[in-house]
This record gives sequence, C-alpha cells and structure tokens, in this order.
Amino acid sequence: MAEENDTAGGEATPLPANSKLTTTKQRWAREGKFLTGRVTREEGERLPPGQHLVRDWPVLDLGPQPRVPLETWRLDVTGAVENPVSWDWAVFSAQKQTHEVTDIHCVTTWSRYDNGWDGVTTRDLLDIVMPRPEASHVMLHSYDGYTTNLALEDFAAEDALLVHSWEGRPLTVEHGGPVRLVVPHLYFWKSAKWLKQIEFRTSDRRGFWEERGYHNHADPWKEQRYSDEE
Ligand SMILES: Nc1nc2c(c(=O)[nH]1)N[C@H]1C(S)=C(S)[C@@H](COP(=O)(O)O)O[C@H]1N2
Ligand SMILES: [Mo]
Repeated sequence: MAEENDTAGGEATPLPANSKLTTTKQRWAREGKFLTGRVTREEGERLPPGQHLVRDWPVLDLGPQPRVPLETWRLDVTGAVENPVSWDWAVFSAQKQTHEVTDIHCVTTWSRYDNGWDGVTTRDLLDIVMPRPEASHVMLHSYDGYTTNLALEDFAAEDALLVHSWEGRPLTVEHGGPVRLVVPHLYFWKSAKWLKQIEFRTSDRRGFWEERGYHNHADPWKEQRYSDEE
C-alpha cells in the first residue's frame, strides 16, 4: 500500500524536492483530489453485507476470452490527459512495480480474501499521464469489447492496480491477462480484464453492465448492486 510520503497531511515529512511526481501530488493535495473518505476496515466489517467467502477463484465474463500475445499487446491512455501514452509490453514492464494483497467482492455474492497482486498502481500511471483539471471519469475498454466506467477518484484509489501477476505468476487469460485492472473497494465488475484502453473523460458514461441495470458506483459495503433507475 502507500509506502510513500503523503503530502495531504502537511509539512512534517521532507519530500524529494521538485520531482514531477512530488509536484503532481502536491497539486492533488491542494485540490483535495481523490479524498474518498475511505478508512481501513475492522476485521468484523471486512466481509460486505450479503457476501460469502470462497476459496477458489471463479471465472466470470461475457464468454469470449481474447488471447492477446505480448508482442502485439498495447495499453493506450487517451482523452483528457496532458500526456497520452501507448505502452507496449516492454514499457509497461519497466514501470515502477507494486505488490499488494487485497480482497475481491463479486456482485454475484462471492468474496475472496488475500489475493496477492503485482502491477502498476493507478496513482503511478496518473503521475505520468497527468489528468487535465476537467477530467472527472474514466472509461475502461477491453480487448473483448467490454467497457466499465469509474469516477476519477475511484480509479485513483490508493490500492487500485494495473495487474499482470496473481500469486507471483502471470495472470492467466481466463482471469484477464496480460493486464487487468483491480479496484478492490468496488464490486469486481469494475475491474476490467484484458485491459486495452483507459479513456479519461470530462463527463460520465455508463459501461456494459452499468447500462444493463447494474449500479453506477458499485460500493459493496453499501450493497450498490443494481441501479434504481430504469
Ligand atoms: N474485459 C472484461 N472484464 C471483465 C468482465 C468481462 O466480461 N470482460 N467481467 C467482469 C465481471 S462481471 C467480473 S465478476 C470479473 C470477474 O473476474 P474473474 O473472472 O477474474 O473472476 O471481471 C470483470 N471484468
Ligand atoms: Mo460479476
């Protein structure tokens, strides 16, 4: 999780001077960006309401599982950012790597604790692409045609990760390899498998399941499973 200095708390901790990263984070702190009010949960609140624990890891998707060779794989970051990028596998692999252990909560009521992931944090990606001030949402586009939408502050959650490995091994195709997003604080349909493009937007737009009756935000602790709207 966050081993880095946090600029939001004030002046106590010295930071590496004038790096681009530091400047960006200070700007975010000034703007109060990404303050979701989330706190570490007690063990008694760890399992969201209506969920049960599983030991295995179910596979859920629309059916077609795209096989994307590493030689042709790309991750494009487009839209309302200062620095759009199109990363190939070598460039993605050369980014700062983070290990995390987080829980999965699927809307179909299974949860799985303590998944070990490796990848690139969305915060580190944001430091590179620099969302423009008017950016408010992201749409994730996948190689199977799937889409899902997130508010920028949810995409920028401290524990959100662009994952390439699970339990020390490359993510299998069925679980979204080469690269999927993992956003642990939301239901798992927000965690796009076979990630292809991250589109920064100045307005919200519903993704595949959000258009089909699922909740736009998807907070498991508030049981935001289905949309109230028709
Ligand atoms: N590209 C893509 N991502 C996707 C989906 C999908 O169909 N396509 N399904 C979502 C849903 S509904 C769930 S529950 C999780 C399942 O991930 P898993 O198969 O690794 O458990 O992926 C999410 N991400
Ligand atoms: Mo799902």
